[in-house]
Amino acid sequence: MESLLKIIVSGLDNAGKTSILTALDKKYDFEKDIVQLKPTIRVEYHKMNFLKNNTIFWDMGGQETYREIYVNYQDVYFDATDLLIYVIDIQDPDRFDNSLEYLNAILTFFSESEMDVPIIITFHKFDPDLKANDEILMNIEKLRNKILSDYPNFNILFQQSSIYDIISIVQLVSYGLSVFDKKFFELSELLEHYLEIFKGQALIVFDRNGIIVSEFYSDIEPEVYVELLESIKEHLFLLKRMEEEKYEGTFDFTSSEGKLFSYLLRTIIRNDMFFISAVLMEQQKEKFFEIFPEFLDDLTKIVEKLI
Ligand SMILES: Nc1nc2c(ncn2[C@@H]2O[C@H](COP(=O)(O)OP(=O)(O)OP(=O)(O)O)[C@@H](O)[C@H]2O)c(=O)[nH]1
Ligand SMILES: [Mg+2]
Repeated sequence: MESLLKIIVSGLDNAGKTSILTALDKKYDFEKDIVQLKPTIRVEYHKMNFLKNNTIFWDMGGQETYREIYVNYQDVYFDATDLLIYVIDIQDPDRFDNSLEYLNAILTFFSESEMDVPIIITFHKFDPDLKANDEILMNIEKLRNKILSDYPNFNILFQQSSIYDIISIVQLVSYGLSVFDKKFFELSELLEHYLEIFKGQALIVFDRNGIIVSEFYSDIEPEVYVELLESIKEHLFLLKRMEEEKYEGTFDFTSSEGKLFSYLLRTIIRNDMFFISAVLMEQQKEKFFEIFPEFLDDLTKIVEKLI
């Protein structure tokens, strides 16, 4: 059954909402678009397909005047929300209280309307150079604990994101979308099973837009991790190009250090385009190609149920 999902992207002005949606759409080469972004006037709509769902992202301009309008006309804006993505600028502690107040207005509306909306809260602008910043990490922890204790009845997932880490943006939206169907769980078990067989580092299924349908990673050493992220980033870039240019076939390459082998396949399942991305140690290549056809068969069977 096809459905239309309404995803609200909310948060204060300057939090980075439009930047997130722009980065998600383009995957690469989006920096110049983001520099030129102006504050969003009221609401902008971004359409995107995900499996059998048409999704509409409501990018809600966060300036105070608009926030007042949304809160005064809550029914118009927040009714029938399927998912809320709430963006908090983690680099702006002076406005945390203000942001929590706005979040409270939205969640109070959901409670009063007895709407059971899944919520993703992202601590955004968590740029790569801040990953070890104690003050930022402490603030994330404080906000998280406060929100969890204030809203025990909501289903809230926390994330960190930065436009300088494109994978974090893709994951942010992917987790949100996968709450809608339990078959996603079956899929991730399948990935886990095959990843174990060829002792790979990562196995990811993307849809045509580069949204993660399912993913599984093995426990890896920190030095391989950086290389792994580079490979996945490269895959996101390549799949966008393959999608735009209707390029058929596969890509594979070995990392510059010669340790990791990385493989990207474009495949069509029932008229829908998917990308399978695998990253493994170079020496596991043979095993990987031996079991790949079987994996693709099993995968196709599950994905067919999702589309
Ligand atoms: N350092 C850093 N800056 C970011 C990030 N994401 C967005 N920005 C910057 O934050 C500013 C505001 O971004 P927008 O996406 O326009 O913010 P918005 O939430 O859409 O704002 P409104 O439309 O007014 O509600 C821009 O200058 C972006 O370049 C990030 O991950 N890290
Ligand atoms: Mg905006």
